[in-house]
This record gives sequence, structure tokens and C-alpha cells, in this order.
Amino acid sequence: RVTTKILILSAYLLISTLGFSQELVVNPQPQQLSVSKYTSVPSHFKVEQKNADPATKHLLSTFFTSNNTASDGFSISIGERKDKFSRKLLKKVPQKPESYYIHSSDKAITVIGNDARGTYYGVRTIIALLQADQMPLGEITDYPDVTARGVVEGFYGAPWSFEHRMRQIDFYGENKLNTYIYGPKDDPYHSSPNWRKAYPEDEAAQLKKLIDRAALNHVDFVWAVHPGKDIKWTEEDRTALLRKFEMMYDLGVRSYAVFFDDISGEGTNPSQQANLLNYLHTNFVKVKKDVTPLIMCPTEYNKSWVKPEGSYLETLGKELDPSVRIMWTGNRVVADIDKETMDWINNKIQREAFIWWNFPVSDYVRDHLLLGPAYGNTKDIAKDVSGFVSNPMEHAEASKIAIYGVADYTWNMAGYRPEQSWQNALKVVMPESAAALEVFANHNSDLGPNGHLYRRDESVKFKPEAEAFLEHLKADQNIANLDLVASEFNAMVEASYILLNSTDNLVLLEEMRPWLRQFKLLGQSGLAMVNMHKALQSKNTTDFERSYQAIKAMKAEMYTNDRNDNQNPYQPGVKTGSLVVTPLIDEAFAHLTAVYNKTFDKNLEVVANYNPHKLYTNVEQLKHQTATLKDRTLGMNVPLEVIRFEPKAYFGFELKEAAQVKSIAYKLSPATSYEHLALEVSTNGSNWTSVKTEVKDDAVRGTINSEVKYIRISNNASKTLEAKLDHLKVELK
Ligand code: 14T
Repeated sequence: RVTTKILILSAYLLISTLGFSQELVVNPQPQQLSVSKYTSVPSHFKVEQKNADPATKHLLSTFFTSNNTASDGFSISIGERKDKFSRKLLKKVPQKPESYYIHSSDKAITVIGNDARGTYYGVRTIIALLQADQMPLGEITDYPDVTARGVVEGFYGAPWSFEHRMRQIDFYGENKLNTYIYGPKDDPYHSSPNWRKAYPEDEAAQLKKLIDRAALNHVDFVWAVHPGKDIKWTEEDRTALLRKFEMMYDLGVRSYAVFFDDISGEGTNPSQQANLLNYLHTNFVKVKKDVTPLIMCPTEYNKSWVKPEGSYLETLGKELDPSVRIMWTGNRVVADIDKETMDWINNKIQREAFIWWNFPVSDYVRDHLLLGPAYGNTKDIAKDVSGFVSNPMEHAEASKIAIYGVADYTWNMAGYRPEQSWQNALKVVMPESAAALEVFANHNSDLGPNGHLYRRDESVKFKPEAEAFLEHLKADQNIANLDLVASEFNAMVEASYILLNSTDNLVLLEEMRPWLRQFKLLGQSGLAMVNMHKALQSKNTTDFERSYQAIKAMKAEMYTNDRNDNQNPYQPGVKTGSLVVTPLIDEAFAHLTAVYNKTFDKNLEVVANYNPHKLYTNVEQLKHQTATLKDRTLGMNVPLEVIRFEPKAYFGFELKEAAQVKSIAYKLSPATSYEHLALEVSTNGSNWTSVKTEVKDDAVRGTINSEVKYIRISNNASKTLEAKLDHLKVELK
């Protein structure tokens, strides 16, 4: 009996000792960890908190309860540099904001922070270790590389719910992120027209709860305002803004941002923007004394939008008070950040830019889930940024995978390993089903073709297998990795079942459900494809045709899901495995069917489901958009931005072959654009006929009665036209 117990115990200790080097326990990865070994956790502690920080106090109370504390327990003392500690220990605390030092021996644990937040982080670290049954013997010296680290809720689309935000803020505290910028594009009290007004009572009450929760997690709740659409540069409007800041202050806000992105007209004037920020700095930040430096998002917030002849950024750099932080998304709207990016912008604005990283935001590819690692930013920019925040997906819980990586990267850049960090993140968000989640996330990370030209790796380890498979299949050679490919499809199906029936993170499951249903079907169609191949080899036509029909049925079901789930007006539908797995199955299916038809003199349809029509345009901003086909309606994914139509610019479709068309509809704003645009059709792409149109509800409609192959809307005027494209749709007969 006793020996078994000892055996189990020592095996357990061995595992937990080995555990730390391979397993997650503390995120972000500490800067310096010199722990000689991990021993078993004392059963009782005597906790002494020397500082009075309420957040730390609360955190301590979540772990040290009446169950594991006693007056003669193991000593753990916690405090700040300014509290009483031995000189020897105090010397070890880094002279850096938010730093901490932990000394842990078989006699006592001491946690000393450089400041209140550093102490809080030290406690986070020691609790995480003790919770994982890893009592360290040694020292931990730790501090963040980047000053402001966190998230900007700055995407278009449904803002996060109150419950999601509460969960997020706790997650930031757990992962030592210190910044949550509240700026949902679709909150009318953040933007026009209601930015001047107080929040309605119930919304204010919820915000207050979030702000309090942020304080409890040592997270700066940054309230952002987006006034640029209708702001007047008057005394009246600036006092209106001051009043709003004051109202938010009363709710507990101590950090503020002003966003000037995505606006046009008078609001874009840099001197006026600087004036306003300086006014707020002088009359609010300096007066209050407990408010952190202002953050602003410029109108030209990425390099590709900087007007060569203008001096917008230089003006901000010169005129804005040096304490004001300026946000920057990089060389493009969606971009990864490197040293050159930082040198360029910092030189222009005469300060370290505050990075707004547009990942894993998916508001321009809403039919995709972005579950891959946070990678692509170089490790040499720690000293060049004043902050680094991630703009996430509208799926809050799913965004945690990337946010976990951002927490790790911004804390300890040199030590950041994206893949390792990602693995750890999967275990944190789904402790029981992490392995299944890995299979799913592996094949759900790219965005598909998009207007921002931003892409991510997907199916990384499977990709070479998929390529080898297709190569051998098409060359009619033995497919050496057939079993490997089949077992990946099998893993997809099994992972789907596991996740669809998991209980370890129901919030995440709800967000992923539509994609999981597609993923299961995709895996099943992969298995059926492998079966087609085997049946063809053994000349079993019955098996071949059954698997062929099964794939068609699965494709039909996926198509139905695509038209019923996630029906947002921008990129409706549900895409999964779109970079590697789906093309592999589609290509193999088409090839196998063609070979089968030839061998057995049959006539099965070769393509299962694909859009044969193409975009037809000479407008750079539209070239990378995608053409969509839903039932008989041909459409186009439109970009959010204003498009420049130069003289002779055109956009439309090239049909696979000439066909009858029921109607053509498009909408642009402003509607005055229609005066300069003509709707034209052609059978050969060189002779064009104009189509008569009518305008109704600001949208244009045209009908034709002959077969056409090309359809275009062209700018036949002599001047450039700037307009937003709302939609373009062609109804096929
Ligand atoms: F302010 C910014 F730094 C920024 O990135 N703004 C938006 C952001 O809210 C959005 O989530 C993100 C991804 O779509 O990109 C910016 O949104 C755009 C991008 C455009 F190209 C808004 C209008 C555009 F024309």
C-alpha cells in the first residue's frame, strides 16, 4: 500500500518537475528564470502582503484561502520596492516599470515588485506555478519589453458582448496584458452621431462594471472616442468632448484615446487634430493627475495611405504634445511590423509609434476563422514602440489564441517562439480538447484572397503531403503517403466530433460551431476521395460511384451550410481548410472522376462545386477581391474603402461562357457617381453595348435580353471619381 503511494507520488513529482520545461505554466515567458528545481507545494502558507494594492489583494485571495493558510504556514511575503525588504533582495528588482523579482527557497518565498503592477505580476507568476504544483527553488527576475500591451476592440461588425468583455479582461490580467482599448466601430456613443452624449443608464452601468473589472486585473481600460465624422473645430465641440471625458472619468476611466481613422473632410486636418489633443492634454490629463498619456489614431494610419505631396504625419509629429502616443498599423492597413516600419514612422512623428496590429481581425474576411499563431512581427522592435495592441475578431473567445501570443511576444520579444506559444494557447483555451483543437486550428488560419493582400500559413505540416499526393495521383504513380493523407482526413473528422461534443469551453464552441460542422464534412469528403482512388485502383465501379455520390452530397450540404450560417452582409458563409485541404480534395476529385470517365466510358460530372466566373476590372483596389456565386446570383466581395475610378476605369465580370442574364444591379455612394458611369455588355470583350438603367433607392438596375460574356461598369467621364462600392450583383438565368 505505502510503497504504491510513494511510487505514485514520486512519479507525479517527476512529471511535474519535467513538466515546466515543456509545458506551459506561466505566460508570458519570464525574462530570467534561474530555478534549480521544482519541489512539492507546502500544504499551508502564511501570507504577508506589505503593500495595500486591492487588485493584488484580490488575486491573493483567489489562491490563498482558509484551506491552505495557517499562522505557522510557509512564509510568503509580498510587497513593493518601497516596502521593507532586505537590501540584498531589493537590489535584484529591475529598475523598470512593471518589473518584479521572486526569491524562493525552502524557507520562504519573497515577491517584490518595482511598482504596484510589478508586484501584481509577481503574484500572478507565483500563483500560476503553485497552481501547477510547481514550487520553484531559485529566482525569477522579470519585466515587460513593451510599455503598453493588449487589445484594441476596433473592428467593424457586432461589438463584443458584456460577458465576453468580462472574460477577456480576466484573460488579459492572467497573461500580463495591461491595455484594453475600447473602440468598437459600431457603438454610436463612441462614434458619430452620439459621441457627445452620455451613455444611457444601463450601458453606463455595464461599462462601469468593465472598468472595475479592468482595475481588478491591472488593465488600463482606455476609452476611445471617434468624433471625426462630424466634429467642428469649435469651442463648443471641444468642451463637448471634455464633458464626455469627464462623464467617462466618473465611471472610472483613467485612460483615453481619440481615433481619426476612416473619415474624410474637415475632420482630417492634422493641425486641428493636434490642437484638440493638446487641449485635452492640458485641460484634462494634466488637471486630473491620475490619467495616463493620451493615445490618438491618425487619419493616415499606415504608410500606403500617406499622401506623397502632403505633410500630415510631420505636422502631427511637430504639433502634438510629446506625451501623446500616435497609433500606426504599418506599411499597409493590415501588415506585420519590422524595424524598417518603425524607423520610417518614428522619424516622421518624432516619437515611438503605438502599434495597432490588424490581426486576428477578420472583419474583411468574415467567412474565415483565424486560429493560427501570432507571427510575422520581428523581434528587434521592442525599443521602437510605445505600445502594441492587437485588433481581434468579432469572435472574442477564438481571438484568445492570437492574443495569448501577443502577450508573450510583447513581454519577452527575444524569447518569443510563435509555434510553441500557440501550442500553449490551445491548451489554455481548451484544456481537455487541446489536441483536437490543434487539428482544427491547423487548417483554419489563412484568410483566403482578400483586398488587403494579407495571408497566413495554413495546414503547414500537411501541405507537402498534399502536394506529393496530388503529384503522384496525376502522374498515375503509386501514392506513397496515401495512408498519411487518409489519416489526416480521419483526424479532421474525429477532431470535429470531439470538439462538437466538448464541454471544456462552451463559449468557444459556440463561436466555432458553424466552422466545425463544415470541417467535419470536409474531412469526410477527404475520406470519400481516398476511397474513390482505391476503388479506381481495384476497378470497383460500385464503390467508386458510391463515394463519388457521397462527395457530391457532402458538398451540397456544405453549400447549404454556407448559405444558412454566418449570414453577414459582407462575406456571408463558412469557409474552412480553404488554403490546402479544400483545393486538394477538389482537384483530386476532379482528376479521379475524369480518369474514371475515360477508363469506363462514363460521363460523371467532373466539378463538384466551383465558381467558373471571374472578376473583370482594371481598378487596382478591386483586382484582388473575389467573385462569389450563390445559387444563380453572381456577386463581388466589396472593400470597405473609398475607391478611385480613373477615367476609363471599369469593373464587372467575365462569365465562363456567354449566357443569358436576368438583371444587373449595383450601388455606389455617393449616388451622384452614376452620372459618370455606364453599364456595358459584350460577347467578346472588345465590342461593347450600353445597357439602359434605372435608379431606385439609390441603387442601379439594368436588364438585357441577349446572351453576354462580359459585363462592366465603366467611368466614361474625363475626371477621376471617388466612391464607395456597396454591391455589384448579376442574376443569371
Ligand atoms: F484605425 C485603424 F488603425 C484601423 O485599422 N482601422 C480599421 C479597423 O477598424 C478595421 O478593423 C481594420 C481591418 O478591416 O482596418 C481598418 O478598417 C478600414 C480599412 C480600410 F481599408 C476601414 C476603411 C478602409 F478603407
